[in-house]
Amino acid sequence: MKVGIIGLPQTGKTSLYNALTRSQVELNRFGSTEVNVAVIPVPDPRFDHAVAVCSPKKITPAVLEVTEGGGRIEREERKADKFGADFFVAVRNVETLVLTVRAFDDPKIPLPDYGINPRLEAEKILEELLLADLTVIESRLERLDKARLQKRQSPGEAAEQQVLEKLKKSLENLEPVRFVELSEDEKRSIRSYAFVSGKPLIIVANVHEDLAGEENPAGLEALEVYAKEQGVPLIAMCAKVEMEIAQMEPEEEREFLEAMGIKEAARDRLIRAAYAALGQMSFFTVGEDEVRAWTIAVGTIAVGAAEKIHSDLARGFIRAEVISWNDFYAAQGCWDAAKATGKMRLEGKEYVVHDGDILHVRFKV
Ligand SMILES: Nc1nc2c(ncn2[C@@H]2O[C@H](COP(=O)(O)OP(=O)(O)OP(=O)(O)O)[C@@H](O)[C@H]2O)c(=O)[nH]1
Ligand SMILES: [Mg+2]
Repeated sequence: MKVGIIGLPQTGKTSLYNALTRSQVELNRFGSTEVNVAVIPVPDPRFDHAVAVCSPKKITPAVLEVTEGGGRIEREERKADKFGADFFVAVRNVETLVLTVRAFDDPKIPLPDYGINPRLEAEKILEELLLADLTVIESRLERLDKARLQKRQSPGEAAEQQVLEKLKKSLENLEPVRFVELSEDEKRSIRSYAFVSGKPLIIVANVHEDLAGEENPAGLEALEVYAKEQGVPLIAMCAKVEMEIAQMEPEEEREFLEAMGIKEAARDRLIRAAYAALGQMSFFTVGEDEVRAWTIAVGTIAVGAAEKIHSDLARGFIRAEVISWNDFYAAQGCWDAAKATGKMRLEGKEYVVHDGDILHVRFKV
């Protein structure tokens, strides 16, 4: 899974990147076009439990790729905030966008001309994303229509034109591609565009350090309403504090979180939100050789999960041996111990995998 951090200059993008990835990229490098990429293990207590009870030779957690930088949104006086072409190149390659908006006051960090207005900031950027898609669609439609009039349009292009017309209509009403219901075929016909307003999005409101431990920090009411309207999860955090937390040893981190009144590091909250926004979940394979977490889409069936492990497992699929997470946990042991409690089920190809299922695929090729 790939997430990309975007936002106006000086909103805390690099701080958040450091918090998520435990990196130490230098802050305040105005005008830097360097791209930061890191692959991080996804924290999951279930995975940790499986490792503890199986003591495997090898452990393979799920991973998340985080990028930041590479494309900038410039702040321009009185004009709409300007997105460079490089911005869209950077953004088209990620699956989920994390938008940082400034909600912290700090006299040392210059403010945009509208001051601190996280709702307005989010609104402007989301609107720009949407308009960028509209521009792409309009120019493509122009060409498709020419082909249609000259009667040299293929059936594929005719179908594509229909979908694009549909998207155009909703974008003109300021409804992002995300909002448009499309069939699987329709989705396929426009996949290559990687529309930016069609990507799942999470908004991060970067609040002042004094509010780091608050569950509902003041000043975000308007943004909250907007995020709800947009169907977008909103996470409040203090990127500066989270970055410090990310540099701590686990023991120190626990004590610090407690002292600050922070229930859970924002890193973990954000990663969970990214999974949910993308409709992803995990299943596990466990044993003495390896404990591994696999990321699949919610609703994936057993044969799809098998495919994820290896194409041979899908091709020669016989049955999936399944132990539900709760049963596995209750057994307090690895696969054999859990199986001995009689909780293992045999499921067919069409079984819809549940979050946390432990799978063992029987196959023959
Ligand atoms: N007080 C306060 N300062 C913060 C917070 N988050 C970031 N900053 C400061 O704001 C400045 C910019 O933070 P960065 O993380 O570099 O922001 P950025 O969005 O990457 O900035 P550019 O790359 O220049 O666009 C730094 O001096 C940070 O220390 C915060 O939550 N509170
Ligand atoms: Mg930066």
